Order: sequence, then structure tokens, then C-alpha cells
Amino acid sequence: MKTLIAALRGPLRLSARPLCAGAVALLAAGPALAHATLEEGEAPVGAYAKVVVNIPHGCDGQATHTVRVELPEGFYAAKPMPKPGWELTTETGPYAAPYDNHGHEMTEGVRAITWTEGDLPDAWFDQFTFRGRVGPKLSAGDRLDFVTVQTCADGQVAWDGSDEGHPAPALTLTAAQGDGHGHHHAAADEVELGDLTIRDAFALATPPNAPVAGGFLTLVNEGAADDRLIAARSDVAGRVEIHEMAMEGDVMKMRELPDGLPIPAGETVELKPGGYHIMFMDLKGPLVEGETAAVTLVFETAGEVEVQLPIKARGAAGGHGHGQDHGMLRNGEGGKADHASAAEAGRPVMTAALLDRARDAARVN
Ligand SMILES: [Cu+2]
Repeated sequence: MKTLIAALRGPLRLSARPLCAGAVALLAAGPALAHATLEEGEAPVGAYAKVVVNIPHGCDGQATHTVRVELPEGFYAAKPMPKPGWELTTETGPYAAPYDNHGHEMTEGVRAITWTEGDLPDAWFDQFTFRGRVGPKLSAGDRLDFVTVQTCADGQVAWDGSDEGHPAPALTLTAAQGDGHGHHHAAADEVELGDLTIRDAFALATPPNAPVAGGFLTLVNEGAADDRLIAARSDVAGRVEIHEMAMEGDVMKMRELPDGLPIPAGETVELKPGGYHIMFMDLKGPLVEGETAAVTLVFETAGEVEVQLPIKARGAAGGHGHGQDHGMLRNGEGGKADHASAAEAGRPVMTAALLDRARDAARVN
């Protein structure tokens, strides 16, 4: 009757009697019928995979208080998902061979994940989740075994493949997606840095004497960890800031992001006219259409990278005078633009200053 006592010690005790009867019926059917398995048993070579381990029952009727999963060689950059009611710990260690993570060598990482202090009654089912990446040098058809051990008050069940009745939960690998290693290559105009891809970069041409200009690009974080664009610098400007547009009352204004721009794991963040942008302050000269402006982006985690911004004509690519208007509408507070312009709100703009300039040009000619 040990099994029943174990069940009664857990939350089942709080349930109505019919549930207890159900637990007994399950035991009669044989607790070892269901194995610990993965919810999704396949993953492409080179891809990030969310791995969900199913724990279908306890140890010979007892409630499970600890689940430990060992991560096989070939599965790297792993991150566990915390679980309410369970303490989470990880063991890190070296990989047998380093992984090339876009030019950054990864030599170690999480090798085992343990959830403890839990209480999963035998009659209940639960899932334990983590994320990681499948090594790009593995082959379709390879199998990654995630040896899982569940521990109860008086014993353990090891899903380690030591006998037929206890196979390890496994991922069977499928062909790499896309270009053959499951992770897209940078196109000619893309820059990769760690898990970040930077693409569609451009700046808008400025008129002579414009003190500021805007730079735009798209940031893709294909990693499992959040990152953050914290700074930028460029030879074309005295200083470079990361800005956002925000409504202040009825008007759209821009302001510096004091903590930088978050780039959450798995997400794409667009810097575009009317939204987030790179602000070139104290321009050393005009940005001329057809040339490029180099900017060095500094990320909290991924590090630094230089990106070339092709300079497009104003009016191109939805451009509408971002840079120019920063200059035209500068309010003189230390050159810190604090404008609210139609351009920033995404509308075409013809400012009074632009009209004056056009008239001047007409007179001279
Ligand atoms: Cu700005």
C-alpha cells in the first residue's frame, strides 16, 4: 500500500474520493506502460529546438520530486524554462568540440538541467521544457538521447536506454532547413554578429549644413537570449544616439533611449523612418546619395560590428526628410533635437525652411 500512501501525501488528498479511485485504477493498469518521451521527437539539423519532456507517471506509484535531464553532445546553447513550483538548477561544462556560433566560438554551456522541490503525483502528468540548438555538423537520421532521471521519495526511474523498458527520450534529426545548415547565410548586404543578423540598412541623404541625419536597419535576433543595442558610433558624426519616436500629447517627438533598444530572443526589430532610428548628431558633412556611411553598432551581448549604410535619396525607401527635419526643427537646446514633425509622423513634409531654401536657390539661378 506504499503507492496509495504516496498518492495520498500529495495534492490528491485534497481531491474528491473518485479521483483516488482513479489513481488506484491507473496503478492496476501498470504504471510502466507510458515512457518518458519528448512531445516533439524531431528537429532539423542546425536548428533551434524547443524540447518538451513528458513525465507520465511517478516511481512505482510514488510522486516525483526531481527531474534531471542530461543534454547530449551535439545539443548546445541550451536554456531551460523555469517551472512554477519547481526549483531550477543547471550544470555547465565544456562541449566535446567547440561550436561556431557565427564566428564566435562556444566552448561550454549547459550540460544538464534539474528541476527539484516539486511534487508530481504518480497519477498526474507534467512537462519539462528547455531550448537549445542542434549541432550543424550532425546528420539527418542521427538521434540525440536526453537521458532523464526522475526521483521520488524512495527511488528513481532512469530513462537512459539501459533496458528496453526504459528508453531515453530522443530527438531524431531531420534534414537541415534552407541552405543546408539550418540557419540562413548572410546575403551580400547582410551582416551577422553572433545570433544577430543586421539587414536593410540605409541612411537618408542630407542637404548641406544639416546637423543631423537618420540611419535605419532591421535587427533579427535568432538566438535564445535577449540582446540590446546599447550604443553606436560613426566617423560621419560627432556622436551617435539610438532614438525612438513617441507621442507626447498630440505630437510625435523623438527621444534618446537611455537604456538602448531591446532585441528580444527570436524577434525582429525594425529601425525605420517614423520609428526607432540611429541618430547621427553633429554631422561632419552632408550625407550624399550613392555614398555609404559606416556605423559601428554596439550590442550588450553580441559585441560590436561595423555596418555600411548606403545613402539613399530623400524620398527613396519611404524616406521623407527625417535627417533634414531634425536639423530644420532643432530647438537649440545643445543641439539636442526635440522636434515634432510631420516627417516623424510618417507624412510627407515641406517645411518653411525648405521653402525658403527653394526660393533662395531660385533667386541665385
Ligand atoms: Cu532622432
